Amino acid sequence: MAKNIRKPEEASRDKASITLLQLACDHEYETSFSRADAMAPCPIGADGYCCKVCGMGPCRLVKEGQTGVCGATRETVAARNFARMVAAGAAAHSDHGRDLAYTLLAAAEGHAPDYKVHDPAKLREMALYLDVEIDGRTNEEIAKDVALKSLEEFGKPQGEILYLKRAPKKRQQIWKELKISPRNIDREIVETMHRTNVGTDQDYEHILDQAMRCALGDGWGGSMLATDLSDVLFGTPGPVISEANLGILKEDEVNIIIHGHEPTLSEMIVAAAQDPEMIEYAKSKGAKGITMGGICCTANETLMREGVPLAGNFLQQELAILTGAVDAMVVDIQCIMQGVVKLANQFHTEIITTSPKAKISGATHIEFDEHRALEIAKDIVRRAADRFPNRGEMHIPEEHTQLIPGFSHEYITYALGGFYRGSLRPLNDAIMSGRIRGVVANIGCNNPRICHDSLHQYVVTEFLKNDVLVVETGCGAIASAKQGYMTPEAAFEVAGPGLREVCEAVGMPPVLHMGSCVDNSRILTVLAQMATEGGLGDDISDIPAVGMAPEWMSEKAISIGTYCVASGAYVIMGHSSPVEKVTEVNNFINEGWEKKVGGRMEFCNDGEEIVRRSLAHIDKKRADLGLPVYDPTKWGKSGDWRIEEFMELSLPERIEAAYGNSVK
Ligand code: MSK
Repeated sequence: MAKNIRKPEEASRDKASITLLQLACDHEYETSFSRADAMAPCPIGADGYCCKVCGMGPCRLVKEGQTGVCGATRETVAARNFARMVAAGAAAHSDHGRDLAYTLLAAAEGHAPDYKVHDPAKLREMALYLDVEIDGRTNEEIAKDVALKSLEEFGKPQGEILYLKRAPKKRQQIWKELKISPRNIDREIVETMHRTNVGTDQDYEHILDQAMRCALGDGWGGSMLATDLSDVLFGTPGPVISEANLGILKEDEVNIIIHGHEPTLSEMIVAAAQDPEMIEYAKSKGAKGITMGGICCTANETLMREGVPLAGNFLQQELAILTGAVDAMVVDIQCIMQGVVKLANQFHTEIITTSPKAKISGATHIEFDEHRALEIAKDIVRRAADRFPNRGEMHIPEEHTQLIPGFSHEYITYALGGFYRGSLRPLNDAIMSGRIRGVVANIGCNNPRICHDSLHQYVVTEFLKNDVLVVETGCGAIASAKQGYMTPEAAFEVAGPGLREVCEAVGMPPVLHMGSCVDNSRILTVLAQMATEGGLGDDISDIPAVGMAPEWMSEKAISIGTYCVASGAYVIMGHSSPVEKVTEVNNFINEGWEKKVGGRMEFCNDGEEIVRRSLAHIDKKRADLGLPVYDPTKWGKSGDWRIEEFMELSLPERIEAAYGNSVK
C-alpha cells in the first residue's frame, strides 16, 4: 500500500464514491485511486521530453537544448507526442463510427434482423449530406447507400470529408486556406502516424497543423458519423427521466453494468433485460427482477435513448464492483480499466468482454456478432442471473439523483420553438440580450490524479451562478447528473437570474446532457447552427462560448479539444499539459493556433482560474459582437414565481423586466 494514500474525501467529491473508497481502504482493495497514489507520474514523460519513436532511444531530453540521437529537438518531440495522442483519439472515435456503419449495412441488407432504421427522418438528413438519392426509395435502400457512403468517408481516394459542409461557410474557408480540410478519416490518422515516424516531419508547427487536420476528421467525420448512425439505428434522443449514481443498484435484483462506448450490443442487452422470459429466469434464481446500469459512454448512449440509469463515471467502474451487487459487468471498447478483472475475482462479479477488438486476460469473452445480437444479449443476461445466488455482503451506497437527459441538437431546437417554429433563435436572443452570458461545453473524463468530480462540480456551479448555459457529454455529464444539475428545478437552486428565467420559460435544466464522447459532434452542430442563425457573428469563433475537459485523461479528449480549437473554439484542458514545459509548442497551441484558426488550447488545473479565464473570454466575445455588458441585476424579474409582483409594475417597468432595456 502507498504511504501517501489520500483519504477518501480527498480522493473524491462524490459521496457514494467516498463511502466505497473507505471500504476499499478498510479491506485493502486495490483501485485506480490507490494505484495512482502508489505511483508518481514519470516526470520526463509528463513534461513531453521523452521520445520513443525509434530504436535509438528512448531519448530523454532533460536538459535545455538537448536533442535526441537523431537530432530531434524538444519541440519536435513534444509536437510528435501531442499529434500521436490526437491520432489515437481520432482513431478510437472514428473506428467506433465505422462499426456502426457496418451494422447499418447489415441491417439494411437483412443480415442483422435485430436492428432496423429507428429514425427515418435522420436517415434522410444523412442522405442529403452524403449525396444519397432519397426520392421514391425505401428506408432499406437509402440505409444501404448511407452505410456505404459513410464507409467511403473513411478511405475515399479523392475529395474531402462530406460533413465539412455542415460547418459555417467562413470556417470551411479557413480550413481550405490553411490546407487542413481532412481528405478522409483514415488518411489523416495514417498520415499523422507517418509524419511523426522517425525522420519524417520535423517542424513542430507543421506537425501540429496536421494534428488539427486529423482531429477535424474525427469531429466532423468519424464522431459525427457515429452520432448520426447511432441515431438512425437506435433513435434520436429526446428527454427521458432517469437516475444517476451507484444507489441505482438493487439488493434484490440482478444488476448488470454495461460499460464502454458502443451502443450496438448494449441496446440489445437492455432489450433482453426487459424480456419477460429473462425476468422469469432472474426470478428463478431468487431475484425480483433485472436492473441495468451504465458506466462511461455506453451509459450515456443507453441513457439518452432508453433512460437506462447511470451507475457512474470513469472512476466509479471499480467502485461498482466493490458494492458486491454487480452480477455482471459487460464491457465493449475504450476506458475499461484492466484492474476491474483483478477486483472482480475477489467478488462474485463476472467481467464479460464482447468486442472482437478488446479482450482482457482473465475475463469471460463472449464475442458480439450483429447477425445474432439479441441471442447473445440473452445469453449474457442469463449468465448475470446465474451469478445472483453467489452474492456475499453488499455495500450499495444510498446516493442516486434524478435527471432529465436527451438533449440532442434536434431536441434543443424543438424545445425552443416546437414543430411550429423550432430554431436556435431564442437561444441566440437570450445570449444577445445578456440573459444567458454565454455557453460552456464541459466534457471529458475523470482522472485519479485529480480529486474525482471536484473540478467538474466546481466549474459547473460557478458557470451556472454566472448565467452561463452548460452543455455536457461524457463523464463530465455524469458528474453533473450526480450533482443534481440536470433537472429543470436545479435552475431555481443554482442558476443566476437570467439563466433561471430562460430555463423556467423553456422548462429545461440549466445543464444539458448531450450524450457520449462521440456526441461532442452534437455540440459542433449546435455551435454551427448558432453561427448561421444570426446575431452572434458568422463563425464558431465569434460565439461567446468555451469548451473544457477539466479532468481529462484519455487521448480522445486531446483529439476532441483539438478539433474544437480547429473549429474556432477556446478550449481549456484541466490537469497537466503534455507540452507545457516546451514553451514554443505550448505557445503555439494557444497563441499560434489562435492566429491561424481563431481557437486556442490552454491547460490549467486550477478551477478558479478556469472559471476566470472562461468568463473573461465570454465577455470579450460579447464586447467584440457589440452585445450589452453582462449585468445580472437586469434579470430575475419574470417567471411564475414573480407574477404577482410583475403585475403590480407599470407598463414600462414590465417591458424593462422582460427585455432588460429601459423604456423612457
Ligand atoms: S468515457 S473518454 S473517461 S469522458 Fe467516453 Fe469518460 Fe473520458 Fe472515457
